[in-house]
Amino acid sequence: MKVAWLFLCLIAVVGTDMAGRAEERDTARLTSGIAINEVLADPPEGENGDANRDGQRNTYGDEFVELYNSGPDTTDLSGWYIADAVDIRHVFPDSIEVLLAPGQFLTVFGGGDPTGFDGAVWVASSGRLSLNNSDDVVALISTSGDTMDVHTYGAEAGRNESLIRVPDGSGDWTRPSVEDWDWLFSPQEPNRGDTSAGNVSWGEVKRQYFARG
Ligand SMILES: [Ca+2]
Ligand SMILES: [Ca+2]
Ligand SMILES: [Ca+2]
Repeated sequence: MKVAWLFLCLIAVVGTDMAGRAEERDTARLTSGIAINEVLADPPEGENGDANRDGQRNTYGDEFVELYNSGPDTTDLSGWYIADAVDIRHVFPDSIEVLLAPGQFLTVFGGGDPTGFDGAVWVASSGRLSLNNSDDVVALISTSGDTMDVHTYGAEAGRNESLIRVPDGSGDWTRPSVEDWDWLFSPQEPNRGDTSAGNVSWGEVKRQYFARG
């Protein structure tokens, strides 16, 4: 009887601790305004999967994590890092300012040569983001070690499209197909129905380029 009671106490303590941590994370995200806004763990097959627009679909290179500043202040992400369930995958250098202004996006691709994006686009400093297509974690950690935002996902990430917050920065997680939108991912673009950038294939980019002559 005593053992069962102790066990129940332990569950209560651990449960309270986890709820407390989740609350701290939400507070950190809402205070800083910097959120993990979109995660592409499973780039679609073929040219439709060329998320970084470098002309090739690559399982690792076209993975990305998009951040968004929904707060009122410009924030310096110097020394912040992005980790998955296993390791640190990207570190913003602390030797330069990495400023993210209100309403702006910042995307970290797994690799390759990101081309033609507005604003801040990075390639993972470790050479890969290595996001599992199911059951992984993406965490944004500040210089002081605080978890500013975190997203844990399951099998829903392995459906050839991004996981997205709607509305940007503050909304719950969903997917474009769930919203009945006709794009698969939207790096550096709002997560909205009228976003079109993520829907332009590399073939279409080349067609438009050569059409301009
Ligand atoms: Ca993956
Ligand atoms: Ca690519
Ligand atoms: Ca987006």
